[in-house]
Amino acid sequence: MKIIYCEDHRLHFPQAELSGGQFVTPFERPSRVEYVLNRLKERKLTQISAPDPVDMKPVQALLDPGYLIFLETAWDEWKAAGMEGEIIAANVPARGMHMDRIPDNIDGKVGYYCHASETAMTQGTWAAALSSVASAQTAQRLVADGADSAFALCRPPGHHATADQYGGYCFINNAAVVADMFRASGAEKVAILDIDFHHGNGTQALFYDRSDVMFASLHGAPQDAYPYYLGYADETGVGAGEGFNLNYPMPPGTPYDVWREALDDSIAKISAWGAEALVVSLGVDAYKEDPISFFKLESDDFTDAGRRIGRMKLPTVFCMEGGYAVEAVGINTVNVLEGFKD
Ligand code: SP5
Ligand code: ZN
Repeated sequence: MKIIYCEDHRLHFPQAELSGGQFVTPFERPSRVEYVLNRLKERKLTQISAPDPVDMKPVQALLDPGYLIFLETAWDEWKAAGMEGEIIAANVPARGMHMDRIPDNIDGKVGYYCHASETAMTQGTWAAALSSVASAQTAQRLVADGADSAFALCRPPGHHATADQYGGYCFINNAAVVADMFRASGAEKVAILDIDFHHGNGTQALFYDRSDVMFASLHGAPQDAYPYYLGYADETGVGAGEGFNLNYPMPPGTPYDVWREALDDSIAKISAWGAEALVVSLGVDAYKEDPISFFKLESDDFTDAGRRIGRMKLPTVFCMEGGYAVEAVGINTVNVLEGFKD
């Protein structure tokens, strides 16, 4: 399997994540990628290449133009306004306030374009986010040109980012851009399977009214897990998109046999629909030791999950999402890829 990776991810490394009322070293940190790279090398998966330059057209086609300008200019505006620290959203439009008037003040703009204040932005965030989506795009082109599969080792991750909001460590929704590119390169039906522990709220929102991209997400139930305000089972799509959004929320302590039933159900629905291409939002935070999650998957379970995904026999792009038990992130990620290839 070809692997696409760009070291520019390092440009995004905030000092701080707001967690439990304290600033801590972010869970989503550059070393996560090193663990994956080391494990790939250990397993002799060495077909690793750098991405082609980012193609902004598919990104602009999917996302809000004002949001993209915001991401590009936020750091300079923040500094110009005399802010001393990293960009953290302190004020957000809440119930009863205007949801559609964008302030001029950068502090107000940050809140408008952010849905989760745990996520800081820094000087290099925009460049890193572009390198991340560039890796996803290069993986997509490889598969569209005939490869069975490709793995984009994306960082920062993407699945929480919507058309106009960042949060959950995500800025540009890599998997969504890939799905839309599969449509443009000729696939009529594209499925996105999101196995990250957290609900892929951004991906759901981007395709909620569309019948050409099916979205399925296995995740911690919103009553108990970030992103808290989306991800219920009764969110099934709207308009033409009705029936094309599949949520599998699961409670704290969920073991693999329960999780696997949800996986099998989502796979059966994607296959029965007749998807022609598959995008996997590959988070490995469903692991039992993950520091911010509450499922109970073992490392071998990721191999089994990969095998089940592989049995769909679809052209597949994997986009790296979350996973924070850093030593195990490498093993679990590569287990999915090896299971897929068995
Ligand atoms: C891509 C991805 O996996 N994003 C996850 C974002 C999670 N944001 C909320 C984190 C809450 C962390 N709470 C820490 C409690 C530690 N005991
Ligand atoms: Zn996650």
